[in-house]
Amino acid sequence: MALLPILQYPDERLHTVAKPVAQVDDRIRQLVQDMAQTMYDAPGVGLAATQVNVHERVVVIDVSENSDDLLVLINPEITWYSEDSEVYEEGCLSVEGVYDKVERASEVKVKALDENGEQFEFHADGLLAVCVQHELDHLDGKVFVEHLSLLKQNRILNRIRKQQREAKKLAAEKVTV
Ligand code: GNR
Ligand code: NI
Repeated sequence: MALLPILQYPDERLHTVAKPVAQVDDRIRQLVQDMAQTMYDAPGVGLAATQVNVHERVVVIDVSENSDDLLVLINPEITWYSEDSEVYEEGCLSVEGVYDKVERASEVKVKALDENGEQFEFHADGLLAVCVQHELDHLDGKVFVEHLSLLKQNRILNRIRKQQREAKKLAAEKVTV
């Protein structure tokens, strides 16, 4: 088991399109375990392999109240989107401190492989539907802030750059004192 570092926006590696998993083997099962531990530790309700700099189509999700219902999605595909959409205030472990409204399909049907390589399908609504769409976006190299207006994206980028400048300044002061 290992905690994996999470890439932070605007790291360009978050824009990598992940490749399908060719074989669900022990290497993938180890990745799933490490991703689950990283997600629970954060804590978050989902994590895509892209966020830990592994560009293969693996996602872990747990939207249960007691964080005891892990959902493992390998090579997930959304096979149906409801016409109805819903707005949800989203956050992301790769964009710390940013929360904003994103409109997505309110229900989806998903097809995926589990950690034994068995195909399964399910229907999702509520937070699970939001989370599945958010995580599949990550696998396609898309971060939720890219659903926001360019004005908002620029404000977020400027805020992050300012924070990085200040952190750098503080670190430099510590060294010289
Ligand atoms: O922990 C998370 N919470 C969350 C809240 C609203 C909509 C989406 C999410 S996913 C996020 C974890 C994450 O960044 N997954 O990629
Ligand atoms: Ni995210």
